[in-house]
Amino acid sequence: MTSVEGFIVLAHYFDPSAQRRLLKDVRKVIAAAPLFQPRMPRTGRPFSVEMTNCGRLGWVSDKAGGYRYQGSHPETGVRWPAMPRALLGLWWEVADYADPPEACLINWYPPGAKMGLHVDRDEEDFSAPVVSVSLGDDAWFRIGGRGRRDPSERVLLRSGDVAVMGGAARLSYHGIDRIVPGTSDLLGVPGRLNLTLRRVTMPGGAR
Ligand code: MD3
Ligand code: FE
Repeated sequence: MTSVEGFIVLAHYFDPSAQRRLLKDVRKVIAAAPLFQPRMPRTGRPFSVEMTNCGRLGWVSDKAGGYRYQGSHPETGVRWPAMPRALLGLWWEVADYADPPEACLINWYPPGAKMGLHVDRDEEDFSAPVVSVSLGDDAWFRIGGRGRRDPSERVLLRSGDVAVMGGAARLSYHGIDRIVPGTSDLLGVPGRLNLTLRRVTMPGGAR
C-alpha cells in the first residue's frame, strides 16, 4: 500500500450499514459536544477543519493555550461524551495495545478543507497506535517520514476505511490534501468526517 512501516489501511472495514450505525453515534456526540473551530497557537489562525471529541480526553487548540488534551469542551465547558462502544470495539480489534483509548478526535472537513502536514506529538505514549475511521467523501491522505521534507506518498481514504498508524508511522508527517466532494452519499451533504482514536497518557501513570 505504502512504503511507510507501521501504516496499514483496512479498506471497507465498516460496511455501509455499520457506517450508518457509527454515524448515528457520531451525530449524538456532536449534538452533546458541538463542533468548534480550533485556532493555531500564537497566530490564532482558524483551522479549515472543525473538531469535537469523545472519550475521557479531547484534543483542542487555541491562540493562547496551544495544542493540548483536556477533559471538557472548550466552549461549553461540559465533559466530552463517552466513546461509542463500536469505537472501543474497533480499538480492541486492531490496536494491538493493552490499554483503552482515551480520546477520539472527530474532524469535520467541509469541501475545500485540508489539513497541512504535521506530526501527532501531543500524546505521552507513542507506543500506542493512532486508529482512524473515515466517513463520507473520499480524501487524499498524504503520509511521509520523520522529517517534514522526506518523500511522501498519497493514499485515497474512503468511507468505511480504517487506518492504523503504529511503529515508525506513528511519528511520521501526514495530512489531508483534499476532499473529493460527491463521492459518498453517507452524510447527505458533501464533506468528510474522520475519527481518530488515541491513547494520551502512559498506562499506569498518575491520573
Ligand atoms: C499518520 N487526521 O487528526 S487520520 C489528525 O483524516 C489527522 O482527519 C487526518 O491527521 C484526518 O491528527 C488523518 C489518519 C492519521 C491519524 C494520525 C496519524 C494518520 C496518521 C498519526 C501518525 C501518522
Ligand atoms: Fe494527525
